[in-house]
Amino acid sequence: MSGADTYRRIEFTPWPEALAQSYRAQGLWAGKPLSDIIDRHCSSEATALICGQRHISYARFSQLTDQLAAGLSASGLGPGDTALVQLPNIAEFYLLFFALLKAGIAPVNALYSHQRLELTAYAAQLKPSLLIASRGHRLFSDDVFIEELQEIAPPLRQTVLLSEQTQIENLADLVSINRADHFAPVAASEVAFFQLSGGSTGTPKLIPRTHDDYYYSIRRSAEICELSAASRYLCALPAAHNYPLSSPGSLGIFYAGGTVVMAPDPEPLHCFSLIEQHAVTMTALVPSAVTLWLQAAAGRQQPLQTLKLLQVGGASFAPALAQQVPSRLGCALQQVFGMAEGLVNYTRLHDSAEKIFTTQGYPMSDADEIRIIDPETGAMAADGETGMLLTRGPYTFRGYYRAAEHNADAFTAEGFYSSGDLVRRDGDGYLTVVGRVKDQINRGGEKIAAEEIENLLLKHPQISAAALISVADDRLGEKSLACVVSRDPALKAVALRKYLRTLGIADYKLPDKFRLLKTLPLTAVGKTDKKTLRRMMAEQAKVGDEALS
Ligand code: J2J
Repeated sequence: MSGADTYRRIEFTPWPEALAQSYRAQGLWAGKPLSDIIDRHCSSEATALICGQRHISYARFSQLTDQLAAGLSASGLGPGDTALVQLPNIAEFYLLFFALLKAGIAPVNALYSHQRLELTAYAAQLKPSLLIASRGHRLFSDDVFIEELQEIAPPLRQTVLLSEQTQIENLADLVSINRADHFAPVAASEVAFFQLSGGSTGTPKLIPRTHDDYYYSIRRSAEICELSAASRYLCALPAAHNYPLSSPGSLGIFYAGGTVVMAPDPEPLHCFSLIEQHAVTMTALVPSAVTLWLQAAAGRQQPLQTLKLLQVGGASFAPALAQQVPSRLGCALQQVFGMAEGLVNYTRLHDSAEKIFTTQGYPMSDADEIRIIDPETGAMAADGETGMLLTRGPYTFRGYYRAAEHNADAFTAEGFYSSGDLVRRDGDGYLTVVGRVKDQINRGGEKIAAEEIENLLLKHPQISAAALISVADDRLGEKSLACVVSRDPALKAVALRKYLRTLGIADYKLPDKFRLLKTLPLTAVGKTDKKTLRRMMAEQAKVGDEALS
């Protein structure tokens, strides 16, 4: 066993020592590894996880993850190593996640919608020793991309590819070790894994999360949502996303000893049948999925009887829609405003209907510090005034992984993280999200960093300037519009989309619309004036101007 002081550490920006000590003294940081979430139930035969026909008990979960971790350790991987993981919503996602944590290997869980560019960016930053992916994904149907990854990340030492047929029992064969005494998890104050930032910059950024900070956010979320062993959660959003993972998400449910039911995606009819079949009590959705659920529920004879709570978050949720949830879905609503960087706000279960329908709640912890400032002057905003949200606290990170320059902008000198959201706080401390200052499009909860797409468009030989902006959309809240300046008047949207796809970006990042402009409006310092551009595009949309087709 390697001692706590001998293993290789993964670097991250620590909290100042005095604050860390106070978080420990208050019991917020409990000094336990995330694997305790499962292992605290290791003698329970209760069902932890349902995936298709498979029911996995806590005892089996704990044992399998021990075996897998031992296998990983025996193959020479351990603390200091990182893993690039990309799996769909299947049981193996959690089994491997906990196995990696037990072995002290820090994973980054890419979304299943991510493609070559995103995975390459993560690999280039982390230099992972291990790749875990699915043969069902178009990137991994053959070995071409794996070879590419080998070149980017020379230390890639192991690859585990899951096929449709691979189930965890075979995985345990794969590592064929039955002893669990090989591994030594890292200290709880160290990095457990990396979350993904929605981002606003050219390269996707990674968020180191420690065992201590993440475990606290899960315990506190489970408490706020009043989870118990009777809670049955449908995981219909991408399992790797921070929201269904930790707010309170599947990890909150495991912590409470409840049951997680996997759904491949939020498609309402399949989800409704899983809810009925497995007596699901709660789930989490983004607003665009709620619209589909409300429509589908209208065609049903009876409500979903077991469903007690629907959480909605990830993007702005219109009060008019929020109001329809209790009557049309027959369950309570909880709004969740969170971020992979840390801070999560909840409306509370016993709040008034007005707060639940019109606000995004308030921070989960008394130790969360919030500042709302005027983006121009930096002055504190009064209650009721809109300002930029800054936050620090026991589960809000202190720096993106190896991104000193960006961190200098993203944090104040006092360590407050600037989320880029524009919010308003009412007299009771409840926050309402009213907009954002970060250059990001929130497409139904999926975040697109404008700069990332603009940089790719600028690589096109016929494009001399590009700007990605959001346009309002009834279903998704926002869609993306790419305004491009080109010498070629015959440039077609379909060709540009194809071009971006060949560069290897996730489909949700492909611009929904394109417009060809002679020039882009510029600010006094010569940057693209997106405010003016947005106004121009909104006016043109009104007169029905044709988009590039
Ligand atoms: C408006 N905007 C919201 C909301 C997030 C729980 C819930 C969501 C996320 C998440 C998460 C919003 N109304 N209710 O990690 O644990 C926008 C804000 C925020 C950004 C973060 C969680 N809830 N947003 O969505 O890292 O702009 O996390 O800063 O993907 O989503 O995005 P992300």
